[in-house]
Amino acid sequence: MKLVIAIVHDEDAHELLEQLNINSFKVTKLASTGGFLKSGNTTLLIGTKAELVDDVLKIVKDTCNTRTEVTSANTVVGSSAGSYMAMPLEVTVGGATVFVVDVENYMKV
Ligand code: 2BA
Repeated sequence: MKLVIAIVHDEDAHELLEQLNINSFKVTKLASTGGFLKSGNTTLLIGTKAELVDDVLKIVKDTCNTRTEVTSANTVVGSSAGSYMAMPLEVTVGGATVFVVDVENYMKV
């Protein structure tokens, strides 16, 4: 048994849930926040048999898009320490950040 943890863009989450449901995967959806952009994203927990992990990964890959986002993170400017100014910073987000972890035990009690 494996647990696939997929962090995806909010805009991809609905379609990804649909595709996982159509393919009979069990999913839990969590509202999450990215530590860098500090904006909302979606984390999906998908418990499945080890031999089906590749199927899950294919669905995630096929559904989640790469996007460019701009943040006004505090960026150091000037030569003196402590000089900060809000500067737009462009980052590429996604398609998806995925962790696959072993499940020691899975039960419903
Ligand atoms: P955020 O932390 O909001 O990061 C959004 C995007 O900002 C990242 O996209 C990456 O392109 C950039 N970024 C993140 N940290 C950075 C840094 N210290 N310096 C410069 N750029 C940085 P993704 O890599 O696609 O990540 C999307 C979201 O997935 C992240 O949102 C975070 O919620 C999660 N994530 C990514 N890697 C993770 C990890 N190793 N552990 C836990 N969560 C992770």
